[in-house]
Amino acid sequence: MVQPETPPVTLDLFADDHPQPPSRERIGEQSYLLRGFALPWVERLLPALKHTLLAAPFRHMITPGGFTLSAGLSSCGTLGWTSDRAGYRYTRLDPLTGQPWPGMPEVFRELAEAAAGEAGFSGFAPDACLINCYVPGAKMSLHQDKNERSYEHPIVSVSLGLPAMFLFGGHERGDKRQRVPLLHGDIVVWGGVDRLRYHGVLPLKHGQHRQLGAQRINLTFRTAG
Ligand code: MD3
Ligand code: FE
Repeated sequence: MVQPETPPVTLDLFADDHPQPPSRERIGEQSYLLRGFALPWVERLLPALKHTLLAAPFRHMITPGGFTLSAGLSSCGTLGWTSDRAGYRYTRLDPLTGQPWPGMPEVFRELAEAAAGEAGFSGFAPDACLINCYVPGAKMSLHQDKNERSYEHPIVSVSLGLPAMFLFGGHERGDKRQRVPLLHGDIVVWGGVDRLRYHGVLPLKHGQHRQLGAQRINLTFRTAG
């Protein structure tokens, strides 16, 4: 009996979201863009994400200056990030529910550690995962991530759903910004000298993603405590 031909699994997996196979590109001295790295994990990530968001739904936080963040936010892990009129900070309890933030799903940890390792940061053990949700028009203004206790650990970001244009600046607000399109399944790892660089996200364009619909979800893994 003739064996049926093996389907081109790898090609199929990447065809819809990525014109190219997974790759690693250095975008800063100690920053790496891992194109498509998360794609093989998506099937396990999405149920874990849904479960997490049932316990800690997205909310629109207020900045100390009184502006509402256009991205919806949630967190999981020991620490979660909050913003209100009093300031920005990490907390152990979700202010919305009064409960501890949902635990970080095992698949989140595994992916974050694997991606960090790929960028030369072995043994990454994040205690916080921020979950940002962008709908068309939502953006993230240029900022630095400075609320973590120490800057010695990298940040790992996982992009899911609609594509976004990421802005990667320098150490001064006015420095020239590099534009990096981030697609479903892409991971970026920022560490070392790039850890405090200004960054932001341009307003999300309209579109529909096969698995996520009309939104982009970004997971950022941090060692915050
Ligand atoms: C570069 N999120 O949550 S992830 C954030 O796509 C945030 O949702 C954006 O900026 C997003 O704080 C960008 C990428 C990111 C995160 C932290 C960084 C890039 C970074 C820290 C230093 C340099
Ligand atoms: Fe940030």
